[in-house]
Amino acid sequence: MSTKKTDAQPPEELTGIELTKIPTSAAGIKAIQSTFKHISEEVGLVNGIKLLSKINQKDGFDCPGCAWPDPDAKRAFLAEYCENGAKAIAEEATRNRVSPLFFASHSVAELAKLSDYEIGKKGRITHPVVLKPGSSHYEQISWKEAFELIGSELNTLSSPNEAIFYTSGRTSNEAAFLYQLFVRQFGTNNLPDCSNMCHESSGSALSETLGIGKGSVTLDDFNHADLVIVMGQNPGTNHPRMLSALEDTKKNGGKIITVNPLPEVGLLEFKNPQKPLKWFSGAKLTDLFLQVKINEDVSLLKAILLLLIEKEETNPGSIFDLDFITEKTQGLDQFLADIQQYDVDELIENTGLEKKAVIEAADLIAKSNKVIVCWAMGLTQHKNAVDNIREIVNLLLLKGSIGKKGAGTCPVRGHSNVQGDRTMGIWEKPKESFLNALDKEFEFNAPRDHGYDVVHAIEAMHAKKATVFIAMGGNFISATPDTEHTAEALKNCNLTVHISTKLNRSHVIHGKQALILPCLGRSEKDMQDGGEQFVSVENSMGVVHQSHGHLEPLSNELLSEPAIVAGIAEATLKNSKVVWSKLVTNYDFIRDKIEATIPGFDNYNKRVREKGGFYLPNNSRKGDFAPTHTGKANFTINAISDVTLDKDQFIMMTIRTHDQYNTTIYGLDDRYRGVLNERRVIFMNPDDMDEQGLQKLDQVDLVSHFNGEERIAKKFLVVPYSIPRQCTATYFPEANVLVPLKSVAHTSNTPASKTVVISVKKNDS
Ligand SMILES: Nc1nc2c(c(=O)[nH]1)N[C@H]1C(S)=C(S)[C@@H](COP(=O)(O)OP(=O)(O)OC[C@H]3O[C@@H](n4cnc5c(=O)[nH]c(N)nc54)[C@H](O)[C@@H]3O)O[C@H]1N2
Ligand SMILES: Nc1nc2c(c(=O)[nH]1)N[C@H]1C(S)=C(S)[C@@H](COP(=O)(O)OP(=O)(O)OC[C@H]3O[C@@H](n4cnc5c(=O)[nH]c(N)nc54)[C@H](O)[C@@H]3O)O[C@H]1N2
Ligand SMILES: [Mo]
Repeated sequence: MSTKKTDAQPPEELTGIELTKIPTSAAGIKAIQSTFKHISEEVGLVNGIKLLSKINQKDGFDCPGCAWPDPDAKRAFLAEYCENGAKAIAEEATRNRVSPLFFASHSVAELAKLSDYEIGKKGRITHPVVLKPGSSHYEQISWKEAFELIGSELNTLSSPNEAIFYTSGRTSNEAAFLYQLFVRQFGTNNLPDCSNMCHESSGSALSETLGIGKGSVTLDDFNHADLVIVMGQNPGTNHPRMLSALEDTKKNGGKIITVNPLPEVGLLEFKNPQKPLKWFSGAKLTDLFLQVKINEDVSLLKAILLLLIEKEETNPGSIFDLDFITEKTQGLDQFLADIQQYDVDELIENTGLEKKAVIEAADLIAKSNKVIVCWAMGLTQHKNAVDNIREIVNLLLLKGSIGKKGAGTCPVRGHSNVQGDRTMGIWEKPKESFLNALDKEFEFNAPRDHGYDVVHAIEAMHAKKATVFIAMGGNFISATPDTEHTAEALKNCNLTVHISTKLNRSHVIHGKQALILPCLGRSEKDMQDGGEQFVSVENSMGVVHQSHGHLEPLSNELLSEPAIVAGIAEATLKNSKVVWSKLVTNYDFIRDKIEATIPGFDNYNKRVREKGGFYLPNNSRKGDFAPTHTGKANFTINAISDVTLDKDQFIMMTIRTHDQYNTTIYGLDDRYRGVLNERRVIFMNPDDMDEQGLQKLDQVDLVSHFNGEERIAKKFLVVPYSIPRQCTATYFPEANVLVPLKSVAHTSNTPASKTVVISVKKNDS
């Protein structure tokens, strides 16, 4: 295992930390100030305000920030956006440009020395550019030549499976559908996506237990819930508009339990920026905060389940929904037999919580008939991530809390169209029924062998079994684990291609040849031969709706994502019966093809034009579990964490600051955690610091331990924080180098980037 640092990692430079008081509530005036600061710096104030007024309005564009849904009926007068949505827009609408001249004056080697923050701030890419073999600089290339280069490289491969086609979750339904169609006509299912690193564990667990990989609730359910449990999620930063839904739950008398190793500010208290008059009151959101140890959620859920079972036994039918269980589920007996082997006190000890708090949680759940459980990356990025989610399903099934108003599963998605991309067929393991539909509609034979997911794609490139890498969006090198290993994999490729809006590190960690193909962003007008086009996206709750750009494109050279896919397809495929260029003249033609092949899109072109869009079918929302392998909702048997720590070892989770969008770094602050102007920090429990002989802001090196291998990340500053013993937190992507590629969740194969075993060594240099 190499421990050498290359330019695949951000530089080991400190930027001048300042620690401030942790705010007591999220949003409010500070959020408004921050919104206007980012907007005026990147876009200018006047254009910025015009832009903000269009986000998430019914005639506007979908906020690229997150996948949280918009209200079905009324949209806020002030505008349906949040501070971090505004930052996402500011990043895209920035005045900064990366032109061919910029590339002529900056070598790739020079750009690779910059931090992800500095690279991103260079701005939007204006022209297609190529890095020729052996060359030090990108230079301009025509679209035609770029497409031909891709076509000729793809056609020299000895098998289509030697190419990899990655997707990030901002891609629209129309672009995603065309892209997967092209890839399958080319002959492979190598369609890894960001979802493999994100909610794949949710999809795996929910499909097995409930027969659909998506959540069951709608936004309105939050108005009717008796109890919402928010696990492993930081909505104050990552889904701020969700706080309004939680506020509605409270207003209607519901309770909220939060399960998190950190007391995340937004969840504890919230000042709704849509209601300025109420800023000074501030809603207290969380009723019960369970500060669980990292990766001990299964222990916690099992302890709660045992306490509930005990109550149910003394008074049958008082806690569980026996009719629901009898009629709709399967596997209860095995589940009960397994859970009885555990001891409540031992389980509670694993969690690091006081027994009193766990009893209080069980009491709240016992009293509630309608329970929603929400979760995000704090549950999905562990070795036993799939167990986390299946155990949640066990709890909801016992309570009969799926398929009724005010209750259900709520995996809160990340990227604004990550759910839609999957619906469109961006998946390395497509279903037979989907492939059959493609075969029939497009008169070809789609490949049946499953393709590579993200982890397998990296392994294949590392082993030179795959030599062409194409990315529809995203920032592969900075988003994936095991940075140095992944960089070697990418450098092994003959060609790396990125369809991107902004410059990022993946453009400078490249194959022998590289292309950057710049595309339109969400906020820009999309003109095709058939006139101005809109695209459509699916939010976290399965609503498909339009997104319509309003800004003039920043350069005449940009193409839309669908047009780029069509260009590549025409330059590559010899026998396709699809008339690619015709499909992109008017996206209605693409939507007709989607309607013809994917269930739930009847009258797509008509319904997508209706205000607010339409809901896709969802069996679990209706309490119908027929699509599972047993035809019923399945109870499952799940394992508690088997991570063991030696003395002086810690578990590290890699999380987001308040000033980043995944690998796009908006700024260097993490305001809600009281850390300003620095990203190379490690949050530690003060007692652990004492034991290690560490003081506040000491410089340390982090070493991760996996199967006898060590990986190292140097120069981090220790920040004392409210976090359970032996738990630590760092930011991604700086800490990705420590995440071993082979450390993954079972079943979903998601990198376990929230359970990294590390030791912390004082850096005396
Ligand atoms: N502004 C902004 N918005 C975003 C993003 C962004 O980067 N910036 N990213 C988007 C994307 S792609 C995604 S997937 C989502 C991510 O949204 P989140 O999942 O909220 O993001 P993370 O920062 O990874 O936070 C994980 C949370 O889980 C907690 N946690 C970690 N380990 C555990 C555990 O073992 N148990 C429990 N109970 N909790 C744990 C952490 O303390 C943290 O609060 O946000 C989306 N929205
Ligand atoms: N250690 C660690 N690693 C993680 C995570 C973690 O919590 N910890 N989280 C994981 C998660 S949840 C996710 S989703 C992945 C994210 O992985 P990715 O989706 O690959 O990464 P992003 O940072 O979202 O991608 C940003 C880039 O997308 C491009 N882009 C932006 N908008 C558009 C557009 O409209 N079209 C096109 N074509 N390109 C666009 C820009 O060039 C920008 O630089 O990272 C994962 N990695
Ligand atoms: Mo994500």
